[in-house]
Amino acid sequence: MSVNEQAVRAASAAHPRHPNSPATYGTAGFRAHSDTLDSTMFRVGLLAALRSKKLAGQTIGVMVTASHNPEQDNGVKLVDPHGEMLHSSWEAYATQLANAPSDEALVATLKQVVQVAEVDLSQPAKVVYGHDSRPSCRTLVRAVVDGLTALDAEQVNAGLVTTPQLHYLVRCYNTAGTPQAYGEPSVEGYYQKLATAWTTLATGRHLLPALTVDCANGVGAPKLKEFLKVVGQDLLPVITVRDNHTLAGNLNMNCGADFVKTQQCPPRNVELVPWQRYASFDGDADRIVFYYADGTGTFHLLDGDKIAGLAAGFIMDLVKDSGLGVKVGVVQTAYANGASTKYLTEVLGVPVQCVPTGVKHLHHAAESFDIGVYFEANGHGTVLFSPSTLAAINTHTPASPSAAAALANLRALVDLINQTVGDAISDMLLVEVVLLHRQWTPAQWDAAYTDYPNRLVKVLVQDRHAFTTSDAERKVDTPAGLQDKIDEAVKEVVGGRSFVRPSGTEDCVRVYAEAATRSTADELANKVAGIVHSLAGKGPKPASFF
Ligand code: 16G
Ligand code: MG
Repeated sequence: MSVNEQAVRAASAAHPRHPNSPATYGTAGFRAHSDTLDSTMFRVGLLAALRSKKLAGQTIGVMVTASHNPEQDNGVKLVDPHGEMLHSSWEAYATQLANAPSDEALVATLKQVVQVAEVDLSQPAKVVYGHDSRPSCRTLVRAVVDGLTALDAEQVNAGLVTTPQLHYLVRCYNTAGTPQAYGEPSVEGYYQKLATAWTTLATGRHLLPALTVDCANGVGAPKLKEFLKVVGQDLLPVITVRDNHTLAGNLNMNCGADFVKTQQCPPRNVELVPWQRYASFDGDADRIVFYYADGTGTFHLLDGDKIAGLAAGFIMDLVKDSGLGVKVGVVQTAYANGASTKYLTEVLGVPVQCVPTGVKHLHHAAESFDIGVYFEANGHGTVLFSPSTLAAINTHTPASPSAAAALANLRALVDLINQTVGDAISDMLLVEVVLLHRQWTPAQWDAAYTDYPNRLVKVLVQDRHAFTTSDAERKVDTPAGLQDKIDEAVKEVVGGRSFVRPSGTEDCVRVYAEAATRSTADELANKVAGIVHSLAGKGPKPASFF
């Protein structure tokens, strides 16, 4: 069987390539101004159909979102059958298709991909697609649909969903009717699964004061509200703010997880009541950070590192109490605060692995542990239970009533946690369960360790691709000589640590520095940024980089 060239060519003619359409399928898929994305979406539709055919008709996901980017941007990501990110070997095909300069070239590229990837076109294809709350989604989704239709893929429209809900749906479709069945393949099924697990874990506990959730004015707002209706406010008191996802211009504007993490302050015009718990979702609800103000009004961020420590400690206690002989591990990136790594290894005694930035790297590494906890400092993460651990949790005979209780909690936790990808709603529940069981205030959670002062700066460079790294991005290999200069700068600072990596999502190089004090961390960041700028910078050197 061969590609229906005429159908593809005709459909492609309705989605001409914009000269500025994004060129590379990166860590976050394709992302750009929404006006440039029509052809990209159509071509991603074609690729999703091919990917499904390659995998003998297993369901593939397409999510139209640009996460925490401004409202005028949009983007698209593919989801592989187990709910994980598209396999990296296929990212190049996405890039090739997106760059084909004409309808004719697109047909030729498509045929080439079919050949190189050894796709059997006679196989069926099934694709589930969804989108976030951006105004540009409706038209862009139509372009995806045209791509799917051109290759005769069976289609399921998930509509307005969070990114993690789409990942959940993909896994459910592909495991339905098997011993690994992940759940009902519907958003209602998702709510039911989480609500049942929450009810098991929360019933009989002394409720904590309500959590206030900033929904970034995104898809997380309606979806969190739908979930709260299912679980009931009596068992989960939550107040939503920045929850208007329909008013134009609001999305991620001065609110949301990215704003709170990068600005280190609450969403604009949200007054923090001292000692109360707050959380912020990002625009597609796959990231979450927590925070609170102390009695003096000082803001305290509880980021992905803090969530990892909280979750790992709780899960390790449950494992121990239940008598299950499985091992917990934590996966971080170089951005994890040094104090968090020290806490995990020295206080919790849990093995920590460092991997390059990007969810796919963390997810992959976490799969090698019996129970793998992974979080990026920016609030993206989840917990993975290996198949043998799941079997042990389901078959283990507890030796005492307290072991039985711990085991029951672990079982519920497996259902509470979205194991396909980081999920703001599910991670919110995970944190809330731990705080509920420990009866902790946010300050008690925060007391585990104090972050080392740190600074993240951007440096504009001639060519960020000239920067290559190794050792999980902790060493820069090229430009030659740069690492030696960084080492020298770091040596001069007490508790100093610094690294440089090219961004995967923006045209810049990022410099991270931490040190024992605020001023030395800032100095180190400025110094390393200055070194990068003098070696490869673009434009005049700023007096200071932040
Ligand atoms: C993407 C990644 C995120 C990472 C960020 C780094 C996924 C789904 N998302 O948003 O994990 O933290 O890129 O951005 O992998 P940067 O390369 O610009 O620093
Ligand atoms: Mg996101």
